Amino acid sequence: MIIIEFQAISDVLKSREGEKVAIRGWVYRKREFKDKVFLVVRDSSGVLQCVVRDKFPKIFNSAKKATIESSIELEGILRKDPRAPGGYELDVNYLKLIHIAEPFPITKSAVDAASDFLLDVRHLWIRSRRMTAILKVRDTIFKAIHEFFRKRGFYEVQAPMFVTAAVEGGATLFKVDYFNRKDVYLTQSSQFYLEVLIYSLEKVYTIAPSFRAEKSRTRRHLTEFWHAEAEVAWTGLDDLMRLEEDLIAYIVDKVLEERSEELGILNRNTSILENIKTPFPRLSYDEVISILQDKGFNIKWGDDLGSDEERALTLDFDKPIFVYGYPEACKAFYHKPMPSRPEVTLSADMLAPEGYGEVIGGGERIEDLEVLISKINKFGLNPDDYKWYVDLRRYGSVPHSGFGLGIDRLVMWICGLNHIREAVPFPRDIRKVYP
Ligand code: NSS
Repeated sequence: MIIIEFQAISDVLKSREGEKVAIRGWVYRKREFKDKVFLVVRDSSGVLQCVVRDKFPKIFNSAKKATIESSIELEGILRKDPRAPGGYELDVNYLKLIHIAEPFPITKSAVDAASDFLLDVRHLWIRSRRMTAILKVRDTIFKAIHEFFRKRGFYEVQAPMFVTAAVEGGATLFKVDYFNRKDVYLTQSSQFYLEVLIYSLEKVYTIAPSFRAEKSRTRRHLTEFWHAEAEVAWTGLDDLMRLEEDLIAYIVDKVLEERSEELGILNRNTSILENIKTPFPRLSYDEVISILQDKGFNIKWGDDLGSDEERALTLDFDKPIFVYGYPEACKAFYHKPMPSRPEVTLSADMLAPEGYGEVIGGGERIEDLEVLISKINKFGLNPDDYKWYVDLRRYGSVPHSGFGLGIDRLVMWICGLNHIREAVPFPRDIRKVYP
């Protein structure tokens, strides 16, 4: 029986030679010899090599029965061993198998072969060192977003997921069967509700899922993604971009501080991340079009940037960049026109470097009632769908701005992943709703 307290493996690795310790976790690797069994055991904090010797026949036999991913409790004496991961080995004198795992379906060859298989067994793949590292970086990113906004005096708010109108255009709306009503959808963005909330709280943010019926499978689109959105009263585009770059620099700093080991496991080149200091370059949409034309893209003023264009553009930068002043037709109806050039909007996207592209979309909102109504009509939308949103412009309307950060895309870039599906524990796309 184990009589001392279980410790996390990461704490055990800070203990001293000769100390008696107890751990519990899962068998990660196993090697059998005539007189001993090596078990590398993992828990949420790390891995520890454990050796079980035949001089204790009972536990030696148990160790032989342990399969990969079996759950196990062990107690023993910690010995220095430069060959073991972490520099220590546990010389085991007590072992209890909690559950003997069936043959684990994820073998090394399965990992090397096909990612679709790994998606089908995501419920098991989640425990891999790679996914564990990604999830820890993701955790730090969520924590850093909350910390940043709270330090800046923002209130955290919550918006509904069932809504009655599109924020970002009807093409990607998910209709829901809501007690036979015809006008209920999953939200594409909490923005309009945040715009309501600034009238009581001025500076608000939320972290919530957003839903988009994205019909194509790409490396950077999910149908359900995590969205950090902020809305600020009395604020223009310039201050908004400063807020956004401060947020991203803060998050990257936190990840470097807390998750260097995990970035190592992911083979992430951290020199780029270490270089992420504000201010970020700001390029006008007009400049970007001519840069892309020089690169040979068949693009003209008025076209939106796709992932190929954003990739080519951001490969040249070692920091995130802003692209501001998109044409009216590229952006949703609520974007405020630039007073000196009404054909462009006071909008800005932030694009992550190294080819990753858009992680943030935001800008100034139309605060004038007439301008908003005429934009709704111009975009061919039904004004009745936006009644309460328009109403905000009748009662003490103020200039305001906001943005939305795609957290999964940020995780993807910070971890250096090839596909957004890797950045989320249970990705949803046009084909995947299981597990
Ligand atoms: O469509 S956005 O550009 N902007 C909005 O939704 C605004 N209403 C946000 C706001 O101002 N409050 O989306 C914002 C970000 C975008 O830059 C991406 O990083 C991410 O949300 N995004 C996505 N991530 C993953 N998958 C999909 N399908 C997706 N769509 C947007």
